[in-house]
Amino acid sequence: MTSEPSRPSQPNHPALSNLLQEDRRFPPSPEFAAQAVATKELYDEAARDREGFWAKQARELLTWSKDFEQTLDWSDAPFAKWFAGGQLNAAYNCLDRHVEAGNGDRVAIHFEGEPGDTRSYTYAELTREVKRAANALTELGVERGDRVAIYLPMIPEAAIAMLACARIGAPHSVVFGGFSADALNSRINDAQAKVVITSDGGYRRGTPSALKPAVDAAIAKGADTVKHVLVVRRTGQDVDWTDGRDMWWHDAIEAASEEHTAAPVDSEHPLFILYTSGTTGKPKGILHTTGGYLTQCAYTHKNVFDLKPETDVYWCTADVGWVTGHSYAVYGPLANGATQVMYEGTPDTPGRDRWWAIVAKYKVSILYTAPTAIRTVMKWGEQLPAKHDLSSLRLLGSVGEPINPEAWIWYRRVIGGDRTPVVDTWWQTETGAIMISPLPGVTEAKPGSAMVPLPGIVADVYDDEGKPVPTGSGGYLVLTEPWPAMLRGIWGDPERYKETYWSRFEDVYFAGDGAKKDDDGDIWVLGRVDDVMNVSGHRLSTTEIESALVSHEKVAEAAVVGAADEMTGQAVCAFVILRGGADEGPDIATELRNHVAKEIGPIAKPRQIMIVAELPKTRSGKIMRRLLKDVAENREVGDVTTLADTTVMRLITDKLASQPKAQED
Ligand code: 7RM
Repeated sequence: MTSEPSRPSQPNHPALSNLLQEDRRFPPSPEFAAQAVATKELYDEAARDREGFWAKQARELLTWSKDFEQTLDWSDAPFAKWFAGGQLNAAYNCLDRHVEAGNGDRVAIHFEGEPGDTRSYTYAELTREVKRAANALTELGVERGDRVAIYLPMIPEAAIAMLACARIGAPHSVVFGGFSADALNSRINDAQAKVVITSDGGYRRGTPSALKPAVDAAIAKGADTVKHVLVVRRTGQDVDWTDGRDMWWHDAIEAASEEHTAAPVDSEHPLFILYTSGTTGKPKGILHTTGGYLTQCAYTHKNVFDLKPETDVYWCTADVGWVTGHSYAVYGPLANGATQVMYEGTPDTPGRDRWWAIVAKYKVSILYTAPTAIRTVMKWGEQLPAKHDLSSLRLLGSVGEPINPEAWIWYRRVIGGDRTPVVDTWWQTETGAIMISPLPGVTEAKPGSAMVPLPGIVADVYDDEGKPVPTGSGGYLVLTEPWPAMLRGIWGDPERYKETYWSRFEDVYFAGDGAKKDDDGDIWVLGRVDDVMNVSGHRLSTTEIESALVSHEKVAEAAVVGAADEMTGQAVCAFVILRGGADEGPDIATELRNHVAKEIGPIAKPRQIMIVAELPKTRSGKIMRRLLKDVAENREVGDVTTLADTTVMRLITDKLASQPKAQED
């Protein structure tokens, strides 16, 4: 089920097709520039001595138990060692040191539950909770190097659990709460997790939604390494209980001492594993380590968001199940001693103005969210944000997918009151932290462009032959120098790491994104050039969904494409051949969609399932997804001359013309 590579020159979002005509410019206002954290000297400084620049950031932004000896060891490339010889503890850097510096009374997290319950933790309180959780994990037998899986809703315990792991040097593996029991099972087994931390459930769209049953099912499918399950009580739902294995979080915490000294670990000690979709079926466990990751999280969070920790209230809307939640809802803001908001639920509960009510209530000054959310609130209309006082906002950020210029402009005008800078930040699970972004107060922004690599980062756009493209042209986005927060590999699979990222072009990192350099040399990221789809800013693999579909008894073959979608960027469209004799029936599409939800999770459910008799294939048997994409996007079908059977596409389009319109949720 391989496919031809798609052309990087084809923008994958309809609104991006006119991007080269975009000529609106947003220079920093003099008032903002005068107060800005970042300065243009950062670029010069980093260009003069890149490693020296990073060494300075590492020493200024973090507290090391033992100073490092070497900034970068690249002798075993592409396996990097940053700040070798140094020792530190990530949780100490996010907690204790702020208390020691006299900021213990500053609020670290304002939590807002979906039903309206609230809790605030000062740095002193959060430190105490994390110390107890660290002791509780130790009591359960978790030792340095052991892996802990975390499967929680967006509640403070998620951050507490992550930091407790960091505190004892046990790498965490957070699994998004929207993933199914099957997906959780494979992640637990790949990482060989010893403990799973979960909750009875969480609140979504006004109702409690259960989580613990998925953990029980995941372990029942076989997960021998799991010795204990810690369960946070959030909703009060009934849960099945396995004596000896399961334990309430609050019981464990209450029994634990609040004295705990964070253990310094080597700079290269694994901090976490986070699974992400790649081009092949099995998700990759992206490995991040401590010193370099935390340095770049703190540096980018401070400079890209213009953070003034004494006065700002920062809110990143991402769930901790994604990398944005790791770097910008936990490690970056806490390392910098920021005050942040954490919200559990959906933006439309109880009303479609919930986010704006939260901004007004906590006087949020920095907001970081995804284009899909911006397009959604745009659709809901300007009157809703207008009902609330959003004047506290002074900076807006975007991440996860290309932002179309109209959404960018709307975001700045309606949410930012025509005054805030907007930073469009490009990065990936693999890069660990922001890589390409304007610097607020410094860079003149263009709506739709992530602009330029941050000081200390070197990126380029290459053509097929691995040569930098001239300005005004498109190609593949690459990173030509190692960076501190770079992934250190794929858990348990060093070969796959080299093969996936370092083999497309010699000695440079291949990001998997198509990009353009405009006439000024600024970068426009256009979207994936591999079999990875981006649905609402979530990465999904076409092959993974195809595997899920063919695991259904009625399916013979399946091909999945990401079709442009106005709201979600891309949407999953599946073309399915049923097994001979299988009864199509009126509900087959629903049945298959639910099957995908069970195998992977509701986020992977195809928007459309089209039952076909044939799939378009080349003579060597490769599915031509390009042609299926044409169908899914209601375009005239492109060049079919390389098909083994050129009549296939006609069969498909005729069949679909006679089928009822695809179901949607
Ligand atoms: C942070 C995150 C990574 C993929 C990446 C891109 C896309 C992310 C932008 C973007 C255009 C952006 N990690 N992407 N940010 N595309 N402009 N500002 O999203 O690993 O889940 O996804 O997301 O395709 O390769 S991720």
